[in-house]
Amino acid sequence: MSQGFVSSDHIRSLFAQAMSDMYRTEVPLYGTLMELVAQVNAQTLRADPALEDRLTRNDERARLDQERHGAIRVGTAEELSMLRRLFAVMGMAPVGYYDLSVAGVPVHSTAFRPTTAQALAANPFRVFTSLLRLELIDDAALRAQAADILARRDIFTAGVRALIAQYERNGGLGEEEARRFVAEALETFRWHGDATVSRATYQALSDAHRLIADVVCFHGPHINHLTPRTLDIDAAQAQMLARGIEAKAVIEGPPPRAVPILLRQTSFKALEEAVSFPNGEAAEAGTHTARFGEIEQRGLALTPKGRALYDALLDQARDAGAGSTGADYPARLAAAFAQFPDDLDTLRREGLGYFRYALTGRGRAAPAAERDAPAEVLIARGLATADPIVYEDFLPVSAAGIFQSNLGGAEQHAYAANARRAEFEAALGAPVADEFAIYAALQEASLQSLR
Ligand code: OOG
Ligand code: NI
Repeated sequence: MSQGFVSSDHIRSLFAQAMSDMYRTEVPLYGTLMELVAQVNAQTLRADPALEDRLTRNDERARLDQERHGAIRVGTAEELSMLRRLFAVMGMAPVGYYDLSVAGVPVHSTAFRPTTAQALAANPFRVFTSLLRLELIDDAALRAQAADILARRDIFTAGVRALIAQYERNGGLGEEEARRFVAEALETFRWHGDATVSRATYQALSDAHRLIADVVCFHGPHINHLTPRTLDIDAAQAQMLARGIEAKAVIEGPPPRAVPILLRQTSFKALEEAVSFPNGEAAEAGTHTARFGEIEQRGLALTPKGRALYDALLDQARDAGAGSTGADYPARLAAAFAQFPDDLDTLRREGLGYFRYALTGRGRAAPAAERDAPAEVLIARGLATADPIVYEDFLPVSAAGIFQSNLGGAEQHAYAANARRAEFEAALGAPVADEFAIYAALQEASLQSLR
């Protein structure tokens, strides 16, 4: 490493802040959501000092106020692989594969995010990134037209391409270059109200699927939401409704619990925004809905065993009715999840979740020989603590629900289930990391530190 390079964490923090500032200007309701979440979080922490202690102990307190995720959708392999290189500059790697075609959304996705404990503590900014699956458009002529339109656009500035190449060549960027990189990268995520195609083409693609029009017809993959993290999503949802924000009816994910697991999410409906379509010399006015707001609550990361139980219980709740619709869904969900242990000790002893182990003050003072006992013994003797490792990823069924609610909720025509992970990775130009392996390594490192 040569001197004068700034850290990837620093570049990611600059970028996350720049994105937030840009989105707040583009979608003012996002600013309202940020305020609301900040209030709910402050209240929750005041009411629960033990939670505040735990977050502080696990380096989660400082990151909370700047924590958020965003989402974009791209159209080609070249766009996706260039994004991978762009995010790498900020220490963000592709983690996980999500097939959303099962839920009637013609995309597959990954999440770019930091993966080490230290980088996550510095700033856990993540971007859920979807690649359009043109092969799912039935009409061959329309499919070819969409591919042709996509082939003609470049969603990256010349400046960002040069800085990415420089980063890859030298292994880092200096402060001034990092700032230029952030400004140039931001251009890819900016909203462009001027469509690149005629209204008729937009309409034809939109009729095939509204998401296809969103990906294909604009200059770039506008960021479509930024999501702050709340410590109490039920309170935040109530606040959204109280403020007259049109929130999604159902909170996606697990039901409310004493020990939050995985991820709960809710969103407000996409805005109808003015756009213009080229029409010869002139421009024709129209509207497009794509951008929305979302909030999330994150909880314990589950092991494969815990995740299998989660998936089974979610299926059970959804099968008992028509998916997540119906006024009785929250009750069905709560009933199904009665079978999921809801205290930290049981979750840990049954191997359902990942935990971060640490010595207490007494544990640190204890002689080495005494510390050489199994973690459960150390915990029982008050020499160690085990805190939940927070889930940093996404959930395919929830993501599909978020997509659907912002596509007018009407498009339910499911494509045949056909995960194409290998094709996705070929487009990406790299394998996606296994989320379980990342959590397991974090847990293992904490166990080692007890010794
Ligand atoms: C992404 C929807 C999924 C989440 O938080 O699960 C998502 C999109 O609409 O592009 O953001
Ligand atoms: Ni989201």
